[in-house]
Amino acid sequence: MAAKRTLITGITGQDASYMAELLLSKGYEVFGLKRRTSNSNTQRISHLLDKITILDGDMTDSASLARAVKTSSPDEIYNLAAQSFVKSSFAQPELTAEITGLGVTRLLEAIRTHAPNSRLFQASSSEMFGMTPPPQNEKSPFHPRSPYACAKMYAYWMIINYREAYNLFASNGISFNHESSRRGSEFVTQKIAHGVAKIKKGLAKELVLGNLDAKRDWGHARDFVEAMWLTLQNHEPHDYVIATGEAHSVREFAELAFNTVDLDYRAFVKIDPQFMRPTEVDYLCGDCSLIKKETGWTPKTTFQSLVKEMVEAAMEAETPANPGEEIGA
Ligand code: NDP
Ligand code: GDR
Repeated sequence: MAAKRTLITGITGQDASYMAELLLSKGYEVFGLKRRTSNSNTQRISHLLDKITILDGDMTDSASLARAVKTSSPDEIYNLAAQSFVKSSFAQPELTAEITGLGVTRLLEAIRTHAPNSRLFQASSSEMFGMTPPPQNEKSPFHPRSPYACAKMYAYWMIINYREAYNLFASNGISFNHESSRRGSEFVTQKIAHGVAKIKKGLAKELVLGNLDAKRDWGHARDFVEAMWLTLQNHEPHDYVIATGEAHSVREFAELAFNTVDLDYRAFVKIDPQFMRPTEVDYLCGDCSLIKKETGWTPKTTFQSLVKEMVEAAMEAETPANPGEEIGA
């Protein structure tokens, strides 16, 4: 039997690096959509570059998406591209809507024209629940609290509309936060992990954060891409919540991360309102019983081992000769 073919958008991102590893291990032929950047940004997939085919394209450019879909002729498509940083979406709401929202419509049109029998996974977000109290599941109402979440809402409904209107096999995975040592440096978990490492090694004196009371359901990206793959192996397209079912505050994450290297977070963490958001999402905790029941998926990584893994990786990466990025955002 011929190898299955897949197109992954956002190939330079955290999730795509794990997704490409997973699909290669299953024998897929992998194509990755990458936008042009002035500097190389393929660090997360450098170990995979001789095994995958990179296609030039941008979620804001319909023709490039159509070409990518036509060239890859995929059985499965994982749309992991987005302007994914919530805080930046307040500064760049229109760009976020273009990439994270309208980009999905462009991709759907390319699929409808060039690969109508393929299966599409859309990376929807728990941010869409926003103000809705936990536990959040597939039946919970949405109340987005940022331009990012509004863009994801639009994309979510376009997936459902194209499924109903054109019979496309298109599914939303409503993922809660998932992290790893490959997480972007501005997200709070990675910012804390690297802040801890810098302080422990004498490269920084403090870690400046925003709202410590926000609660998130944090899982590991490696576990979550398995759920994304399982979502597309269903007989029918279906939207699922992907989560661990356990929530912790930013404060708890920081406390555990500092404890990992025998430090007390209270001595080093400072608060600065510049890291607060105009509208915050206070409490996300997913109820993932449906995907567990229907696909057998279950998250393997505990909160404690996630924090430990991220701090250990940051300790290895941060050296006086290589002090990493400035901790901002
Ligand atoms: P990342 O920010 O790590 O990766 C996003 C990817 O999208 C990068 O490869 C980025 O490229 C690419 N991208 C951005 N703009 C464009 C564009 N205009 N055209 C083409 N590609 C573009 O995100 P994650 O891997 O963490 O997340 C993957 C997806 O899952 C995203 O859609 C995100 O919104 C969603 N999601 C993530 C969750 C999480 O906790 N990680 C939870 C819920 C949803 P570049 O490297 O050039 O910037
Ligand atoms: P989030 O992730 O907004 O949940 O979106 P992020 O790590 O940015 O924030 C989590 C929570 O931590 C609070 N916080 C800080 N956040 C950042 N970035 N920097 C800080 O200094 C800081 N201090 C406190 C935030 O206010 C927030 O409450 C992520 C992204 O991956 C999205 O793409 C995805 O859709 C959602 O998760 C689910």
